[in-house]
This record gives sequence, C-alpha cells and structure tokens, in this order.
Amino acid sequence: MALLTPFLPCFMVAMKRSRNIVILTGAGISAESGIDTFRSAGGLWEQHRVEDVATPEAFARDPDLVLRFYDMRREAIQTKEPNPAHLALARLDREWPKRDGGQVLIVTQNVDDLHERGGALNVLHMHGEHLNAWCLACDSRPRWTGTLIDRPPCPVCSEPALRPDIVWFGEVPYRMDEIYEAVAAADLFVSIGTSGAVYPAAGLVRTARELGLQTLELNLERSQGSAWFDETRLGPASEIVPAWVD
Ligand code: BV8
Repeated sequence: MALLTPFLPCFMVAMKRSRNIVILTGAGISAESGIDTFRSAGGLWEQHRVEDVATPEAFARDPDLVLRFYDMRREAIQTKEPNPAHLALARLDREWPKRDGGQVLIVTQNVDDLHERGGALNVLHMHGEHLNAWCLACDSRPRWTGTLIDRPPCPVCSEPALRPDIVWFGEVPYRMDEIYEAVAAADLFVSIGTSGAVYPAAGLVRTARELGLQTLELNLERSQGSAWFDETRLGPASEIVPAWVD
C-alpha cells in the first residue's frame, strides 16, 4: 500500500485502505436523470398507493393497473440517460481493481438500467429490472422493452403469462446470499441516494457495521439510516459521487 500522508481525511484513508467496496444505490442516484424517486415530494408512491401497484395481491386484484404502471415506467426509463453519478461509479468499478486489486459491487434497489448504460460491469439488481419480464408459465426471464398490458406471448414458451420482473413488497429480494457474502468480504460500505425506508436493503448498513466495515452515506438529505453511518455527505449525487470517487 502507498504510504498514506498523515493529513488525509478519514475517508480518503478508508478508500486507500479499502480493498473491496460494496455500494448500495437507490432511486436518488437516478433522480437527476429524470427518473422519479419514490418518497420525495411528488414521487412515484404519491401518485399511487404501494398497495395498489407494487404487491402480488395488487397484481392478482387488478393486473391491468399494475401492468400499466410498469409499462409506463419501462417506457420512461428508455428515454433517460445516465448522469455523472452513474458514470463515476462505472469508472470506480472498472479502475479500482487495477488501482488496488480489490473489487467493487454495486447493489442497486433501482430497476432502471442506468448503471449498466453508464458503463458499470458489476451490478446486482436486488429488486429486479424493468427491462426483464418474468414468465409465470416457464419461469424464464426474457429481456423486455415493450409493454405487457396486451398479454404478449412469452418468447420462450408462447404462453401469455408475462409479469414485470420486479420484486414487489412481500416478495423476496434477489440474490440476498450474494449480497451478504459481498458485505462480509468488504472493507467499505457506501450508500447512495436511498431513504433507508425499505428492508432488507435498509438493514445492510447495520450488517456492515457489525462486521467492522467503514460506512459512508452520500445523499441529498439525511435518511432514516443516517445515524448508522460513520459519515454522511449531503448534496446531489451528480456532484458528491464524482467528488468522492475522483
Ligand atoms: C422482503 C419495487 C422478506 C420495484 C420495491 C424488516 C425486514 C424485512 C422486511 C421488512 C421489514 N420491515 C418491513 C418489511 C417489508 C418490506 C418493507 O421494507 N417495507 C417498508 C415500506 C417498511 N420489505 C419487503 O417487502 C421486501 N421483501 O422483506 O421479503 C425477506 C426479508 C429479508 C431477507 C429476505 C426476504 C421487498 C422490498 C422490495 C419492494 N420493492 N420496489 C419498483 O416498483 O420500483 S421498493 C422501492 O423502494 C424501490 O425498489 C426503491 O428502490 C426502494 C427504496 O426506495 P429508495 O430507492 O430509497 O427511494 P426513495 O424515494 O425512498 O428515496 C430516495 C432517496 O434519494 C431520498 O433519501 C432522497 O433524499 C434521495 N435523493 C433524491 N434526489 C437525490 C437524492 N440523493 C442524491 N441526489 C439526488 N439528486
């Protein structure tokens, strides 16, 4: 390890010392790309009750309402572009292993593809992805950029049994074992653009602290989890994320 000059701010030290970094992102990292967040003023949930659109019960009760809600959002994200925060994380993801030999894993609650379109390679969508469908007849997860409201045939089994490949409330988030393993192997946990309102994602910072990781929060405002972080830096992601990475 390069000799650390004694006056480096504590997180510069942590960055230099950290080999493996787990980064949790939420809707706030995509806000400046024009994708609605959930709980900020005028956010998605203010336009829709969660119970009406993001639960299996809602889908069973009114599938057209749910399919239209996700069709609208799937179409919207395809008109948006990654912002400097996505681009900065992609640089870190690509360059960190060369600089330090460690790994970066971006665990996102987001269901847009802006991390990938920004160039990130190691992205884990714990709440699913708008641009996948899920066939309830054959359990395949075909790539899907169109609408589902007209019950199109599954490209694998031809059954009209496609639903959004989204983790709804009450459903089990994807690849939790991998996420906990990555946190257990990391030295630094960074949370970006999340209110800390939804579990188990919101509990990851506590798991990180219990395992002795350094924890850093980058957010527009203090979140429900801020008290659990060693440091919180406030500001728009497009400014504070590149400032942290670079
Ligand atoms: C589950 C669907 C069992 C996709 C979503 C305790 C333990 C475990 C579960 C629970 C628990 N207590 C309650 C539960 C149940 C529930 C839950 O958490 N309920 C909450 C409301 C209390 N959880 C579940 O049902 C989960 N499943 O628990 O299964 C289990 C448990 C453990 C292990 C295995 C299995 C399923 C949760 C997933 C639900 N699906 N979305 C979709 O429609 O998009 S959640 C939804 O909220 C989105 O995915 C979103 O990502 C997520 C979190 O929201 P945020 O991303 O944080 O967005 P938000 O708007 O809230 O905040 C934005 C933040 O950004 C703000 O802080 C804002 O200040 C900031 N910001 C804004 N602009 C900027 C910015 N920051 C920087 N720059 C900016 N420009």
